[in-house]
Amino acid sequence: MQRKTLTQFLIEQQRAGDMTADLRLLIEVVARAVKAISVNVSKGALAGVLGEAGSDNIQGEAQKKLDVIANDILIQANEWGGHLAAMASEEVETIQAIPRDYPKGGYLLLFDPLDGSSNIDVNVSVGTIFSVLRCPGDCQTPTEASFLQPGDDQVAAGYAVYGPSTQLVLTVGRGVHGFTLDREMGSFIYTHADMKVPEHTQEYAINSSNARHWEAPVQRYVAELQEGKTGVRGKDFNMRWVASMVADVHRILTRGGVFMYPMDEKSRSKGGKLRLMYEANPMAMLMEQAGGAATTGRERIMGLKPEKLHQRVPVIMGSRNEVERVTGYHNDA
Ligand code: AHM
Ligand code: MG
Repeated sequence: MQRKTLTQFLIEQQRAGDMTADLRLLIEVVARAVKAISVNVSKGALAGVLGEAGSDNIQGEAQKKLDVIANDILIQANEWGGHLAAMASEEVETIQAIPRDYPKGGYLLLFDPLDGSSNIDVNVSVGTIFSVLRCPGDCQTPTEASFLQPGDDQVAAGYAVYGPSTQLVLTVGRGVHGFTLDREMGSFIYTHADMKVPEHTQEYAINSSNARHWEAPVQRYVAELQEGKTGVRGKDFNMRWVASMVADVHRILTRGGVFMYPMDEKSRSKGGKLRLMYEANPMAMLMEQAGGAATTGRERIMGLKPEKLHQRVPVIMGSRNEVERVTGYHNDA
């Protein structure tokens, strides 16, 4: 059987009118960068890429060497192709302009170059998340305001998970499609067609060391899950927490469940823990495209109008029935 590559898949999408040539180029370039990140991640200690970089990012978090390497790879891969008006990264405070020597295009690219970076040094899965927007108006001089569009305006979103295999999962607004990196060939192969998140689930993901800080609706919801068969839910639930959003969401996208990093007293002053524009929005688009749902507990994530590039937001996403239940508990309260 002939295996379909990412390139073939994208050309077919372009022919079907589902994406422009520039968007195809953009996704191919991101995929190429992801391969380079995958190589660095998998070499680990052999390449001297583990440990702290000795700097802080805009969030005041210590950067790992691999955070910096992954960020540089994505910026260098994307700045010269002529498909972008500007970029924005979790690791960079301001927007990343396209150098003057290169032509500009009509898209804006946002990314978290290495999500879950606390897992790097312990050899647990990490990932890359990206979101694509159109540049509004005059794309010659984009500003931070050009990026402040709701998740509903995303034209594409995706992530790569660097696990036992490297997988790229993406949407251009017509379903969710997964590709596995064939390391010998150096190409992404189309392995997961039209991914759907199961509606019902027996699994949840939350960092329960924060339980005492949660709001009452989340405490109620999780308590009911933990009561299991004898409680109101009448069935046992299982819990998994990788602490890499990409890995946790990938598991849930694959076999169902609910992922929560809800509002809590620890992160209230910052607005939540996870970042809206390059973590929550792209993952929310993938979840909705896969038939799931994504809310803050109170409203749809993708309906939010961002106020700041590095804005944070509470996140509840996954199987539709569970997300609706826990969102309902918030609205009751
Ligand atoms: P990062 O982008 O700095 O790596 O932080 C985001 C990560 C998510 O991947 C993960 O869901 C969460 O932070 C884990 O947080 P905690 O360590 O509180 O469990
Ligand atoms: Mg990160």
